Amino acid sequence: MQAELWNDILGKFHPASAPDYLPVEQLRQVQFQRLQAIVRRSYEHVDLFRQRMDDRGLKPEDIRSLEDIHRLPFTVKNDLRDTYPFGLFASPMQEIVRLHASSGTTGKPIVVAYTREDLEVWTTVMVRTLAAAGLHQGDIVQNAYGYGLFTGGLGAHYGAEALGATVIPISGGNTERQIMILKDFKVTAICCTPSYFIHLIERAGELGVNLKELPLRVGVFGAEPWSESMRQYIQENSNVEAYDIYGLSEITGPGVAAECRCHKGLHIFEDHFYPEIIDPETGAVLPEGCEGELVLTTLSKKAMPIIRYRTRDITSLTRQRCECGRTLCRFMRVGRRSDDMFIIRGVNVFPAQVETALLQVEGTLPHYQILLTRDKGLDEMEVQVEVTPEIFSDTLGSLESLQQKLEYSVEQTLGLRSAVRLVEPHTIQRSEGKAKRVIDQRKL
Ligand code: DLL
Repeated sequence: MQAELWNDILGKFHPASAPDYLPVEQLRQVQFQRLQAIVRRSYEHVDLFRQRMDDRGLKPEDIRSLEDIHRLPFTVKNDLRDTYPFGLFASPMQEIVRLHASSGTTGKPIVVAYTREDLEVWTTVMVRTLAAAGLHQGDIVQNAYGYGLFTGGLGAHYGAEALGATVIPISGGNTERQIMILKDFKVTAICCTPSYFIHLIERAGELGVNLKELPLRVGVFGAEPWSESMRQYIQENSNVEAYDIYGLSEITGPGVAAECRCHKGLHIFEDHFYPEIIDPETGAVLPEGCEGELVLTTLSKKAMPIIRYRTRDITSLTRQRCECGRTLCRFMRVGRRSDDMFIIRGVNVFPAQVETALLQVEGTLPHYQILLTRDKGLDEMEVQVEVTPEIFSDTLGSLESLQQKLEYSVEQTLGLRSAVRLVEPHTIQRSEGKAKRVIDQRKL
């Protein structure tokens, strides 16, 4: 049998992927039962949720059909910040076996928790993600998502291991070593952000390594927006089939949705995550096919169930059957957000965090702009900030020391290195409405 066909059959029939093909009525039944249970659990264990339900005069028993989900209150990122660190947990700490964290809108991160059962579900949805990308036992997977508080590394790691593949837990960075291992270990699949893979392609070229000659055949790319033209570039320059995978810490991490071999949108693992699309301005639920903000409800999370989470990611849903045979609905690739968060080298950044970092240092004015560029696939960030007239007319030495202090402060706050450029007062364009803080010149 042809290797490709074999891969596909193995992928398609991986036992963990069975729910991908559930008859729709059965899927709705599973969703409804899980929704009722999760609403009850949240009501009983999460103060914020109970208060919001009580304010609306709603009780868990009012959820009598799947459509009743529309009556439930939304959850937003600030709710996680306001209840920092553990206020939304629905399980006692004795049952929580893992914590992860991601950037919040200010200096404090948002914290997410998992029980052992939650980790099992997360692993299963990652197995389904990787199987949909045609991975199977015998694959050698280089996992270049960051390990640590970021969910990418451990999420992909446990999924690949449970699939039966061989995992190389290399984490992010150290590009030359990544290329050496890709080559020497005969790696067949890589997991990382798409922009980092483009950087790998370019660096490999400089080092005289032709990725097209390696056994590498699949890329599992996500954690940031990317485009069809990036996919084309990757496929043409590496012969790697590029799959888009989506997820967010608040919901579980990677493993919320993933492309299949048809590459026509991302299948949502609907038996665990219930999707809706809303108008980001009014909150009204939009019909299938309309573009709007993706809202997700965790249907099986124990430690931290999240009801109607406003992801801020803009996309549209389709329930049309996919040629791959999965009955799961799909959303189109996420290209933008409805808030000002941007993602650089896989790290989520809010302009407000940069502002906080700048204002912690004396001598700057609250006029700044963030310039994002991409050099050889690698994201660069420069913060331009106006300094006070006194500082500006001071000696070169004091300007330099101010610049260093600012770079340090930004790095401490974001966990990310950024260049800081000091500019004269009144050089940054003033806006009559919302200040334009971010100039994104990266070509997606
Ligand atoms: O980025 C989880 C993840 C890790 C997904 C590895 C895929 C692969 P957070 O750090 O919480 O979690 O960031 C979540 O990243 O709301 C989107 O704005 C963006 N994002 C994630 N995947 C994609 C994607 C992880 N495939 C935020 N396309 C989300 C576009 C994505 N944006």
